[in-house]
Parts: sequence; structure tokens; C-alpha cells
Amino acid sequence: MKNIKADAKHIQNWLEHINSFNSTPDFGTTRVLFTKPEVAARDYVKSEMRALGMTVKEDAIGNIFGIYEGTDPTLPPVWTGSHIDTVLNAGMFDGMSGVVAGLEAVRMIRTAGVQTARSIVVIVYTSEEPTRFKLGCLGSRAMAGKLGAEDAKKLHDDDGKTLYDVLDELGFPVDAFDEVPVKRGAVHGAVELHIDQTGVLERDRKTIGIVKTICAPSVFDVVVTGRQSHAGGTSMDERRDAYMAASEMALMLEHLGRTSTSEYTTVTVGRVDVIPNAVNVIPGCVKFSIDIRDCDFDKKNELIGRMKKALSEIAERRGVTYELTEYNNDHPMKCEPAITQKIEAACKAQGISYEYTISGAFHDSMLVGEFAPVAMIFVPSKDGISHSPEEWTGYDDLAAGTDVLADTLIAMANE
Ligand code: HGY
Ligand code: MN
Ligand code: MN
Repeated sequence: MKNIKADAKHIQNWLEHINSFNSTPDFGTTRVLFTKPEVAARDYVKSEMRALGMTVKEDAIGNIFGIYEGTDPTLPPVWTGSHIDTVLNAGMFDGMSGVVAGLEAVRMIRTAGVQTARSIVVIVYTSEEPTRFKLGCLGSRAMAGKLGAEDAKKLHDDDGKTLYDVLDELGFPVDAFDEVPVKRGAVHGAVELHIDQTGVLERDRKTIGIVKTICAPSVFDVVVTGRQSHAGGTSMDERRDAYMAASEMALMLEHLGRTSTSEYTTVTVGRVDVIPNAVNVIPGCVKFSIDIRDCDFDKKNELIGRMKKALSEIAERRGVTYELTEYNNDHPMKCEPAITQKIEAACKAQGISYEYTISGAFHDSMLVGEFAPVAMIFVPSKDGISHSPEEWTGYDDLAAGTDVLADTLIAMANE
């Protein structure tokens, strides 16, 4: 926008205030879905939306819609936004940057008195992180018609509470779950600003990443069962060691990730429980998670096929059994060129450096893309660190990203 620029101080104040809603202030930021700090942060963001002249709505799964009305509110609106829930002991930028950039873009448009035909909606998507219910993007997944009330009754947290019960207890209209899905055509387009969570933009000295494709995760749990026995009394030949079997499985998974022929594949074993976890006992059971990401759905499924064969071969040879549970096998999302070209034009018009990139992380835009054209604007993560208290993005970079976002939203809202 010519006559107004994003205010880095404003962005900083909003982010720092949201960050104050935190259950681990001594170790990074933790704001788990529908815990006290996250509900307080939701209330704060809703009050800021109202202060910007927006009408605030929420759906049955808790997605928040801050509507900045256009001159013709009957037209399919333009969406922007991200999430405010976090992983455990996280930073203060993953997700929150996109919500705050949306608020600041509306503030700029309102202050400059710019008219947009279509309404602009700033969205807080419910539970992008899998932290509480082990499945990510719950709000956008429900919008895409891939998570209904019955599914919400089957998602349990570590205390055994279901998503459905938690929503009901908080007073969300759970009997209106079937109104959450968004029809294709109901949204003109959705742009999400997000930190890049890699070192790519910093390495290439670019301020903006224009995302071409959003990689999609396939998440599994594996339970390996061997035979618990004495660390001294059991000879090396007679063991059925669940931990050693799980370790060989993990190294096999790493090999599959490293030798993939896709443009971008990652394989991660992030959570491991060893039972009984005692220094002089051969583990009888090991539970571990598998997180596979790829920008190519077919190649990801090929890798999963090879994984299943290798898991059986290792289990057989080591005399253990295993159980594999799949949580989700999501589709990678290609971003809409009609929007990425607008982002590129905005970068050029404002003299902001940019490059096209792939998102290894998944985002709500991966699911929103199931019913609307989507695009993402990345800003650099310092040292490529994210999902950590060290996560950092410069406020000037966030302001530049917001300037590009504002121009893109105006162009979309007036076409
Ligand atoms: O795991 C992810 O890619 C995202 O940050 N939830
Ligand atoms: Mn994240
Ligand atoms: Mn995120």
C-alpha cells in the first residue's frame, strides 16, 4: 500500500501480548488447545478484532472468524489467518505471526480508508498443532469436511477426554458440527502468512518465501512387543528386545527418508516410550511415533508401502510383534498461481526480495486448499529454528510480510 506501511511495533505488541498467555513461562511458550491460556488468548484476539471494527463469529469446532466487511458482503470473501495454539515449549511466532499479520493488514486498510468489494476475514483456525489430540489442523480439517462430530468423539487427549466433550464443556454448539464444512466457491481465496521454520530464506537472504507446495504429513504410532526380562540373566541370543527392534526400525525409516526420490521428504521419530524403562530390564514394549512428510502424495505412499514391508521383516527376524496405527495420510497442497502471482507482484512493487519455496511443515492452508484457492507468504526464521523457545523472526521482516499480505488481500478483494 502506497500511503501506509505495516507498523512493526504494533505487530510486536500484539505478539508479545498473545505470548503472555502461556502455561510454561519459564521454558518457552506452551498454549495447548482449549487450556486456560489458549482460551484467554482466543478472547484477547476476539477483542482486538472487535476493536478493529470486525464482526466476530465462531463455529462448532471453535474456528474464529473476524469479518471486516467489504462494500459487497454478498461476494465470496477473502480469508487470511493462521493458528494461536502451540507445541510444547514452543516459540512465539509459529502461527501467531499469521493471525497478527492479518489483524495488522486490516488495521492498515481501515486506517487508509481503502475500499474492498469483498469482505476480508481474519481467521484463527482451531488446533493446528497435534499437541493435545495427536492430529493436526482440527479446525481446517472440519471445514474441509474431513472431521465430523463422530470423529471428534473418537479423538482423545492424554486424560481420556474427547474433543467433542471438551467443545461441549466450553459451550461450543456441538450439535451444529454439520454446519462447519465450507462449500467450494464460498471463499474467493485464502492467504496465510507464516514463519518459514527452515533456514532457507535466511541462507538465501530473501525476506519473503512464496510457497509453491505445502508438504503433507502421514502420522503413525507403532507399538513393538518383545519379551521383558533380566538384563544380566538373559543371554544375547535369547532376547526379544523391543527397544533394539524399535531402534532398527527407526534407522530403517531414516534410510527411507534419505533415499527418497521426491523433491522433499522428511521422516521423523519424535516420541518414544520405553516400557518398563529400567536400567537392568530388557524392554518388553516400545511405543514410538512416525511422522512422514512429502510434497508428492504418490511417492509418500510408495515409501509407506516400503516401510510396512521393512517393519514386518525386522519384527520377524527379531522375534517381536508390532502394531501400526495410522492417524492421518494427508494430501500435499499446491498453491494457487493466480494468488502467488499477486504476492510476487506485491514484492516487486515494494522492492522486497523473494523466492519461491516448498513448505516442509504442514499448515491449515493444506486443508483450506481442499475448498478454496490458497497461497502462503513465508518470512524468515532465525537459524531455521522453530518449535523451540529459540524461535525468532525479526519484526521488520514481519512488517514487510504484512505489507505484501495487505497488497495481496486488496488485489484479491477487488477482483
Ligand atoms: O508440524 C507441523 O508441520 C506444523 O508446525 N504443525
Ligand atoms: Mn507448528
Ligand atoms: Mn504453524
